[in-house]
Amino acid sequence: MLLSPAQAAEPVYEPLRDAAERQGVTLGFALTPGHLNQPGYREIAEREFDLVVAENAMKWDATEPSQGSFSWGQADQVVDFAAAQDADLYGHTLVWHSQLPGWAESISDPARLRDAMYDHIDAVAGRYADDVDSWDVVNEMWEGDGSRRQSVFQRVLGDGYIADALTRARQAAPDADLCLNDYSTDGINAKSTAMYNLVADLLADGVPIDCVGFQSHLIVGQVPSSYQQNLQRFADLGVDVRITELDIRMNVPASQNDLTRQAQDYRTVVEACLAVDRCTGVTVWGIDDGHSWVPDVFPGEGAALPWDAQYQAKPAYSAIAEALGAQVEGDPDPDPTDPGDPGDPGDAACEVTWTNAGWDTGYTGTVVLTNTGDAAWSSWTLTADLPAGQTLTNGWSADWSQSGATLTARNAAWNGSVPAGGSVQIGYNATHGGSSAVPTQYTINGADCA
Ligand code: 9MR
Repeated sequence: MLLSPAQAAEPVYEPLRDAAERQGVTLGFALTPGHLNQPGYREIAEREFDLVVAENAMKWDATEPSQGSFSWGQADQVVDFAAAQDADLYGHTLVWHSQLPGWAESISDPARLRDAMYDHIDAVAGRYADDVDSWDVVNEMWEGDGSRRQSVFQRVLGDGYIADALTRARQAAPDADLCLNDYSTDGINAKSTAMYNLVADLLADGVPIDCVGFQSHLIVGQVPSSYQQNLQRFADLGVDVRITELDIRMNVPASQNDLTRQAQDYRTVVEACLAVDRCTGVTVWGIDDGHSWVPDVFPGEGAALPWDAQYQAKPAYSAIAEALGAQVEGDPDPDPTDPGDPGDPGDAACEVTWTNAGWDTGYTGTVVLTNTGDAAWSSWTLTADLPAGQTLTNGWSADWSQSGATLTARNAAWNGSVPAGGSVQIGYNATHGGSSAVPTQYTINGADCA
């Protein structure tokens, strides 16, 4: 049985693409056109995304299975779907060691290989020059240690093949942005630094390069701590950055705890992109856990996408929605902090018990948050105005911060999920200038909650 989002535990938000557009970013997904005949897949594909990338249909083996003989059926379906959706379209990928047909893989003569590469770029990028907004021109050119991957292109053509491919792609598709794309370049490490240095060199040499893609095939709980900083350093070079193949895998069957941590990780990734001016958006590598490359390649792992195999929204979906500032569906009020609005996520659905135990200069605050609504929380953020003179020193069981008088506590990775009727207790220490009174106003997830 297919469960519609309305029956699912997660709230139903406005189409995520609408929220992404307000934030000035795109929200994409990798499309396999054959899956569109499954209603659950199609519904999500059509509703949520404003960017489409072909999961496999534009790769070399799909488009030019034998030399000079092209096959466009699947790729055209991707182009048509994007157009019908009024979505952006990214091309993936022109030059890659994998999914490369044997005939190309076996060319050992440099002139012949260069011709084959140019012909391929001309044909594919040329055919879709009016359709594709951005190309992954070269994909996965690095080893983990930052040395060049010994692909046939590298072995036969040498280091210059990347600049040559970019230059050729500019001629074939003058209006498309041209990107380099790789995995495990998501934090600052040897591999991403090799990419960084290459991009700097290409820019210095006047080679056309507009963007860098960070695939972000991540493991739950392991978003690199330098994720945002890494995006920012590329942006500072003068190229756009984008998250191109996001998924976050875990051991299966998935535990509730891992699904909650995964939601946190999705949130972290989306927030990092939003925090970097030149980050143009986030693309997830598929839609649902039933159609993901992960279990095939990592046996025993999976559950990496925001929807499960029954197309049920997971906490990761809500985390993306909240990070993008999406409104709950049917909510006529665009102000999520309006307590009078029955559609808001936390509205009238929470209770806070606040107890301060003080001494002459400080106090310990204990706060119990109770979900009095009908739907589980997948994450929560508490804000409160501290009485004058109170300053947070440290806290536990949440991520605590203070700005002016406003105290904010965000759930920790392990306690974001609170079922209807459930409670969570958190605490903090503060100094005070004479009064350890408790706050009189607080919000949870933007809604007043007294
Ligand atoms: O998701 C793609 C899967 O269906 C293919 O079998 C696989 C073949 O290599 O490629 C997968 O997509 C990859 C992408 O093109 C490049 N980065 C890694 C992706 C996951 O393997």
